[in-house]
Amino acid sequence: MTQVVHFYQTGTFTVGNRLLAPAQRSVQSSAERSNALNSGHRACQGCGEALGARYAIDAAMRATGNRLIAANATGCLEVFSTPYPETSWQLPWIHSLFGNAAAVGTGIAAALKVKAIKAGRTHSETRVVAQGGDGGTTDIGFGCLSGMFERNDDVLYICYDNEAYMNTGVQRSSATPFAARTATTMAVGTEPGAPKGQGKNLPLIAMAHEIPYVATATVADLHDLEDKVEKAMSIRGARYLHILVPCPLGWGSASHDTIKLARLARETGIFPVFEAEHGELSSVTQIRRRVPVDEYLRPQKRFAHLFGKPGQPDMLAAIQAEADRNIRRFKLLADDQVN
Ligand SMILES: Cc1ncc(C[n+]2csc(CCOP(=O)(O)OP(=O)(O)O)c2C)c(N)n1
Ligand code: SF4
Ligand SMILES: [Mg+2]
Repeated sequence: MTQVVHFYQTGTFTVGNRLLAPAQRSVQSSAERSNALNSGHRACQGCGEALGARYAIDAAMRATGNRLIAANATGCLEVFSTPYPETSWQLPWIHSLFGNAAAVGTGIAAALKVKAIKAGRTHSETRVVAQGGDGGTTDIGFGCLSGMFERNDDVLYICYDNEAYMNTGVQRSSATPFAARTATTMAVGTEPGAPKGQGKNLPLIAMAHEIPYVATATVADLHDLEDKVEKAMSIRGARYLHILVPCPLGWGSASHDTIKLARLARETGIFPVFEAEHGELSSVTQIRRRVPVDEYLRPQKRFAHLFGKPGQPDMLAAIQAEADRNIRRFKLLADDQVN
């Protein structure tokens, strides 16, 4: 049996596309890749966090000529990659506490700077990444992170946002979306799932610190993710990258739907993909057509109580209104698509 080869994929975001010009290829399609997060780790099948971290750190390795040190907050990424006494990391990597990855990153950057100055240079060629989950970033590590931003420390902080405390059994974080079922926001009562608050939008909070670079990305657009990491590594000072990483276990989604859900989060307007420099929005990834939020929510069991009978039409309408607000606020739709 023969199979049709879809050459039209050239120029798309297809993973590892060897048909592209070398400069446009993903890090993973290069034989020179560092493979920073190696095989053998214990992430669940379809884990968006494992995928996002592998691409982000490989891109940072490429951008720094492999002179990179990572500090990693407690969480799934740390636990699945380093079951004692093994490690999947192929770079100098340190496990911080749950809440102080940003401070540990700052300390490493300060030590590198002192060493560089003693050697007669103004700054170190070795760069620093601090990374953690949404719980470690938006909740317990928030103070350390804000300090890192405010001092403009030379660290790229990467948040892998799977929208709950997954490592400890899916508890709500301040990045958990409205109405999502978690172990601490059960789907019972008159207002099931996570309560509606103001949310804690870390990319916007990072922008309010007016740091040199803030960006959001998803694991659906890996070239975009790599580009943003490379851009971040070309800048000195505090930088923040917020990556949406679907979690099949916590979201109750199929492991083969990880990329699809990340794409739908962007296409519905639920997760705006943008860049900002010194507090000003500098680019947005526009969406091709307005996709109703139902398409994103339905495949996730954490939102199952919104559908069924009688369902929760008011909650669905509130989520749609949030997505529509993002579309307006970030100008996510091309002018000819706005109705
Ligand atoms: C001070 C402290 N409190 C609680 C914990 C337990 N703990 C470890 S990881 C984690 C949740 C991590 O959630 P998140 O940062 O979102 O990362 P994820 O596992 O979702 O990737 C918690 C509560 C801890 N290690 N230290
Ligand atoms: S629980 Fe979620 S984040 Fe953790 S390893 Fe599994 S899929 Fe990845
Ligand atoms: Mg999390």
